[in-house]
Amino acid sequence: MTENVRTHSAHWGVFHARWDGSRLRVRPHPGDPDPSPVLDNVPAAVGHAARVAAPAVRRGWWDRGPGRDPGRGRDGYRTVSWDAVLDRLAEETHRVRSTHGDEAVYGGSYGWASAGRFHHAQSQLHRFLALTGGYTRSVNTYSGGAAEVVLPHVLGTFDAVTRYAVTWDQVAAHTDTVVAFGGMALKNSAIAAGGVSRHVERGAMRAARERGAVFVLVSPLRPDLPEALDATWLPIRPGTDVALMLALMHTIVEAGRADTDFLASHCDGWDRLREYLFAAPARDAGWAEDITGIPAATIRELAWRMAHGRTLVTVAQSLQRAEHGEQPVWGGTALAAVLGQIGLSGGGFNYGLGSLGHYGRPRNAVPVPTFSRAPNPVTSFIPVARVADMLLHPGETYSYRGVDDTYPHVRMAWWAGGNPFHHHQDLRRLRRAVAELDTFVVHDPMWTATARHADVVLPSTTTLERDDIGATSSDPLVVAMKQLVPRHGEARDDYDVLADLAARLGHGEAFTEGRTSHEWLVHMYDRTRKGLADRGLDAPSFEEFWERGELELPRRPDDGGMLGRFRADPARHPLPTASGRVQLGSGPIAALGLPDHPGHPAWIEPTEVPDDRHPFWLVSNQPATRLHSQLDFGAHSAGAKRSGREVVRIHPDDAARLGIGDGDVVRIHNDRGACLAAARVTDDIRPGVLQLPTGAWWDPRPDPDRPEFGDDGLCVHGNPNAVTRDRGTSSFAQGCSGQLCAVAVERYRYDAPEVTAHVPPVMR
Ligand SMILES: Nc1nc2c(c(=O)[nH]1)N[C@H]1C(S)=C(S)[C@@H](COP(=O)(O)OP(=O)(O)OC[C@H]3O[C@@H](n4cnc5c(=O)[nH]c(N)nc54)[C@H](O)[C@@H]3O)O[C@H]1N2
Ligand SMILES: Nc1nc2c(c(=O)[nH]1)N[C@H]1C(S)=C(S)[C@@H](COP(=O)(O)OP(=O)(O)OC[C@H]3O[C@@H](n4cnc5c(=O)[nH]c(N)nc54)[C@H](O)[C@@H]3O)O[C@H]1N2
Ligand SMILES: [Mo]
Repeated sequence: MTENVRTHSAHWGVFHARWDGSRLRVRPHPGDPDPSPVLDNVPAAVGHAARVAAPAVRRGWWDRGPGRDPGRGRDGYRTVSWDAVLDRLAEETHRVRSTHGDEAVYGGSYGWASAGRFHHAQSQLHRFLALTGGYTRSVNTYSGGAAEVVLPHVLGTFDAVTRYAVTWDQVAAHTDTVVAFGGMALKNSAIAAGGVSRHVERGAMRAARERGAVFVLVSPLRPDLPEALDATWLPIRPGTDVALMLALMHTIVEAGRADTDFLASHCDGWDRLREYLFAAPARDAGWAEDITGIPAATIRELAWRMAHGRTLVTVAQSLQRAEHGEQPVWGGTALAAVLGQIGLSGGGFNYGLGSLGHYGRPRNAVPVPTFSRAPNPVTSFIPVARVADMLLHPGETYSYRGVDDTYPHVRMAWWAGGNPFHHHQDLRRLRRAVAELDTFVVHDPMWTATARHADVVLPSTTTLERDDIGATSSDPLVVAMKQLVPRHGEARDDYDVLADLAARLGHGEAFTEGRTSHEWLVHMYDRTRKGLADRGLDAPSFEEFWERGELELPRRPDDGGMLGRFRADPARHPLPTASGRVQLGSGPIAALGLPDHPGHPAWIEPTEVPDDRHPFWLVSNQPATRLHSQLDFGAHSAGAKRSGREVVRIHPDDAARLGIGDGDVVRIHNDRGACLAAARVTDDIRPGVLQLPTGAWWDPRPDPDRPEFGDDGLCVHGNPNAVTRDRGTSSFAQGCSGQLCAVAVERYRYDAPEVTAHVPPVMR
C-alpha cells in the first residue's frame, strides 16, 4: 500500500481510500473477487450539502417548549451551540422521566447505521438510555419480523437457519436443483452488517451451474438471479408463494415421492398439514395455478425435478415482509421436509440465503471485537414495525405471539443510526404519529426526512471521520477502519455527544467507564487477541493490528451446523422446537385460534389485493444502487435515477395499455398517498406488477389530484413508502408487511416538480 492509502469498511464492502485534501478516492479491497458498485457512493459523503453542519433545533419546539405538534416536518430550524442544545436536552430528558416514567422514552432507534463496532450508533444510544433510567425498546427487525417469530417454533433459532445452515461452498459442490423463492439477487447479498471483505455468491452459483446444477427462480422479477445462471423463471403473482409450495408438496406426496421415513423420524405435526393438503379443496397443482398464475403442468414438472437429486429450497426475506408473511417461511420449511432433505449438504432449506451477505458462510473460530451492552431496567417493548400504532394508540391492546399487550404512552422518541422516514410504511401516517410526541431527537450525519421531523438534530460524524474496527462473525477480516477525512463542520461522534449528555444527567462515568474512544477500541480488540493467543496463533497487539490495517481470523470447519447434527441424530441433537423436531403442524398454535395464523402452513388470501381501482401489485424491494436511504445522493445511486427521480419497472403490455413510454414520469397512487417515478418499460417483470425500490428520500408536496391529502399527498422523488400499508404481517408475529401493496399508475399529467430531498432546510 502506498503512503496515505488507508483501509476502511462499509456494510457493502471493505475498501482502500486516499484523501488528497479535497477528494476521496476509493477502490475495493484487492482480496474481494466481486466488489459492489455501491462503493462508488462513498466519496459523496464528504462535504455534501445534505450534511448536518451544526446542532439544529426546530423553532416551534425551541421557542414554545415540548408538546404535541403537527408542525413536526413543517417548521423551520435554527442553529444553536452544542452546550445550549445539550443543556436543554438533559433538562427535557429529566422532565419526561420524572413526569411520565422511564417507559415514556422510546429508544427503539431501529436502523443500519454504519459499519464499525464501537461507533455503532444504535448500540451507543441503547447504552446511554439504559444507563440513564431505561427505555421502551423494540424487538425483531423490519428485515425478518415474521420469520424471526415463526422459525423458532418450526425449525430453529434465526441465526442457525440463516447464517449457519447451508453454505455457499456446499451449493457449489453438491446441489442439483436450487429453487429460490424470491431469488438470490446479487444486489442483496452484496450487503452484510459490519462489512464483508469477499463477495462469494456469484462465484459459488456459477460453480454450481458449471457442474450442471439447475436454478429455478420463483419471483415476479427476472434480475432476482444472475443472468449467467440461465435460470428457469417462474414469474409468480406476488404474495402467493405458499400456494405454490403447498401444491408442490401435494404433487410430491401423490406421486409417492415424499420421504415418509424422514417425516416419521424427524418431523412432528405432518398429519395436520397432510390433512389440509388433501381435504377439499385439494391443494393440488390445478388449485395453485389459479392463485399463483403458474401453469399446473409447470408445477408438476418442478415437483418431479425437486424429488430427484439434491434439492435446496431458499426463501428470500421479501416473501415474509408482506401480509401473512409467516406462511411462506413455514411452507418452505415443510416443502424441504417432505423431500426429506433438511440437514443434507447443499440440500433442504436455508431461510434467507442470498438475502444478505452474512448467510451461508463459515463462522469465525475466534470472537470478533464487540461493544458492551448495558441492561435496560425498563421491560416495556413493541414489535419494531408497530411504532406508528404505538404513538397513535397509547394504552390500546394489541396481540403478539398469542399474548395481549398494551402500547405504552411514549412522550420522547430518540433515534441514532436509523431512518424511520425511510423504513416505515405509510409515511403520511408516520408523520401524524410523530406529531403526538413531546420531543423527537435525531442523531444523523444527514438531513434525512427523519431529521426534518426532529425537534433536535444532532450532527454525527460519518464513519469516514473517525477510527473504528469493522468485523462480523461471518467474515474473516477484522478491519482497522482508519479516519480518512476531517470532521464535517461541527459534527461530533455519537459517543462523545452521549458521553456529555450522560455527564449532565449524572451518569458520565458509568457511560464512558473512564475510556476515550481510542481506549475503547483497544479494550474491544482484546477478546480477539486473547482468542487468537488461546489457540496458539499469531496474536498481534492492538498497535500491530492497527499498523497492519487488517487481520484475518481462522474459521471453523463446516460441521453441518444445527440442522446437519439434528439430521444425523435427532435424539441427541433435538431442534429447539416444542417437539424437538421439524414442526409441520402445531397444536398449541392452532389452539390460539388466530384466523391469520393457523396451526400449519396455509394459504390465506391477503386483505389488500389489486382490484379495479388499484389494479397493480407494487413490489417495493431493496435498492440495487445503495443501502436503503444511505448515500442516496452518491454517484452510483444518483446515476441510476432519471432526471433525479427513482425508476419504476413496468411491463410493456401494461405500459402500452396505459400510454406510458419509457422514461415518462408516472404517478403511483392509492388511498394512502402517491409518488412520482420515472418509468422503465421492461419485460423483466411480470405483467400487473410494478417494482419501485426503497430509499429515495421522501420529498412530500401537495398532490393536485388529491387536495384533501394536504401538503404531503405526493412524494415527487419516488419513495414507495408514500403508498405502502402500515399493518402487521399477522396478529401473531406483527412483522413489517411493506414489500407489497395495491396501487394504480398513470402518466403524470402536470409538470413534474423538481426534487429537493437533498437540499437542506434553510437555517435561521
Ligand atoms: N416499503 C418497504 N420498506 C422497507 C423495506 C421494504 O422492503 N419495503 N425494507 C425494510 C428493511 S429490511 C430495513 S432493514 C429497513 C432499513 O431502514 P434503516 O436501517 O432505517 O435505513 P438506513 O437508510 O440504513 O438508515 C440508517 C441511517 O443511519 C444514518 N447513519 C449512518 N451512520 C451513522 C452514524 O455513525 N451515526 C448516526 N447517528 N447515524 C448514522 C444514515 O445517515 C441513515 O439515515 O427498511 C425497511 N423498509
Ligand atoms: N443493494 C442492497 N442490498 C440489500 C439491502 C439494500 O438496501 N440494498 N438491504 C439489505 C437488507 S437490510 C435486507 S433485510 C435484505 C432483504 O432481502 P430481501 O427481502 O430478500 O430483498 P428484496 O430486494 O426486498 O426482495 C428480494 C426479491 O423478492 C422479490 N419478491 C417480492 N415479493 C415477492 C413475492 O411475493 N414472491 C416472490 N417469489 N418474490 C417476491 C422481489 O422481486 C425482490 O427483488 O437485503 C439486504 N441487501
Ligand atoms: Mo433489512
